[in-house]
Amino acid sequence: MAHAAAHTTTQAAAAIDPMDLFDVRGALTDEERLVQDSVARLVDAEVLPIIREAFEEHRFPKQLVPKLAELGLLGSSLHGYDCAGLNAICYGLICQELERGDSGIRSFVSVQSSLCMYPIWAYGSEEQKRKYLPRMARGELIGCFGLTEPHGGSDPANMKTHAKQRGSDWVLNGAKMWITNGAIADLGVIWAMTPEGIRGFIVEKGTPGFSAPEIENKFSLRASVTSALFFDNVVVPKEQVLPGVVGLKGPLSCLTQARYGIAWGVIGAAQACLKSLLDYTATRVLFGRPLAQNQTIQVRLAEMSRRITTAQLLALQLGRMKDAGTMQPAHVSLAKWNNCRMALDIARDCRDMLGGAGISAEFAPIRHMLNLESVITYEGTETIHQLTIGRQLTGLNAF
Ligand code: TGC
Ligand code: FAD
Repeated sequence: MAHAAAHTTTQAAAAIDPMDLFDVRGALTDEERLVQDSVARLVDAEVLPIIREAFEEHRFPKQLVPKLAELGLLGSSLHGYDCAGLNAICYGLICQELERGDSGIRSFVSVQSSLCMYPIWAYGSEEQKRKYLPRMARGELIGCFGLTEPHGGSDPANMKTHAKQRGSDWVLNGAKMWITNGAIADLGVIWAMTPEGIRGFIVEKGTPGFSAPEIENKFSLRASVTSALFFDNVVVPKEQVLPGVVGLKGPLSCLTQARYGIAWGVIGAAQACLKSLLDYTATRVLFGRPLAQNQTIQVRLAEMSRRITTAQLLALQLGRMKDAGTMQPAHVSLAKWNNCRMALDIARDCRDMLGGAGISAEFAPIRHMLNLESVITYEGTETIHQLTIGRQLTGLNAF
């Protein structure tokens, strides 16, 4: 009996992946696993070897764009228009693997796919879809999404950027702030107030009066381009207005897509941090034993594992709900809040357990930690998501 029990324990221990304690991978379909594996290979071969330098140089590694496109990762969950038409779980896994590399690379894909291609796909005219989506899927055109304004991003209903009709054209005036991809974008989906409410405008690079200077001095998401956008009497032909939506629900519905991806993405960043800590604490010897052989260190590692595991299960269920059409914005808020908080806490704790080495670019946790300070802020701050859940629970609007 004793022998059988020991045998069972050994078998179970051998089967457990420290990065996937509850075998989420076992719950995936063959296609989902295939997608995860191909993105993981891309990240190992193309992202990890160059990302430290790109981060240090405050430079988006644009050479990755054709490689992301070749794998079908741009607009991957959209159907038609040369997009891959993958399910929500696949999109989540793509984000997770990319963010294991760096949040900046996942950001690029989130913005291109969920914030620029998605609104054109969901609300654009047939001509707009044909004109932009296939080229965006191939990475020939880069997009950005302009919602946040300098006076306060949490409350986009109070939008100052406005568009007025002049003949059959529209004239845009105003400014946007903190716009991912802005300076490298060929087009932006720009949200502006009109007499009927908020509408989306496709503004192309080079349109007179439109400028997109890069924000140079970030300590976070340094391998991603972030910009301001300025509109000074920018004339936008009526063919460039998204005809399918009026009102704040237009941009908020895009945020739902992107927040969903972030809820998965940050799991990858947390896994990368935990992985580097498991390696480090196994070999660093202090007080005559490996750091990993101390109770408080093990408790902290176990705590990370617990939080990664709950985040994985939350993301998986969220993905199944998205594919079933039952996911609501409050579900996404809870997952974005929980998973970003989980990843940021883990990155900070890993930084601490590396001691002085934790402040070196040689180890990934500080890069992930700095990135996650943006990720917990953008796409709705932690407070915004908490208040969204509060409103759902109480029926009372505290915004
Ligand atoms: P509220 O009254 O709640 O809603 C207005 C209308 O929108 C509908 N709605 C949604 N529709 C789809 N998806 C959602 N998530 C939705 N949430 C609300 C709602 O039903 C209503 O429709 P209707 O038909 O009744 O008009 O609006 P509110 O003014 O009270 O604001 C709510 C609040 C605070 C939650 C919202 O303003 C908000 O989410 N604020 C945060 C803004 C934000 O997240 N900005 C992100 C900018 S983009 C970005 O950060 C990209 S980073 C990307 C990267 O690099 O990865
Ligand atoms: P504010 O809205 O001014 O908030 C300041 C603080 O007040 C926050 O802590 C917030 O939680 C808190 N707060 C707000 N309201 C309340 C309340 N009712 N009760 C209590 N506390 C409250 N935006 C885009 O449109 N497109 C992009 O591509 C994009 N990319 C980004 C990339 C980066 C790197 C960053 C950092 C931001 C990006 N953003 C983008 C902007 C981002 O969405 C905003 O920064 C975010 O929504 C918060 O807006 P804010 O910075 O103006 O902060």
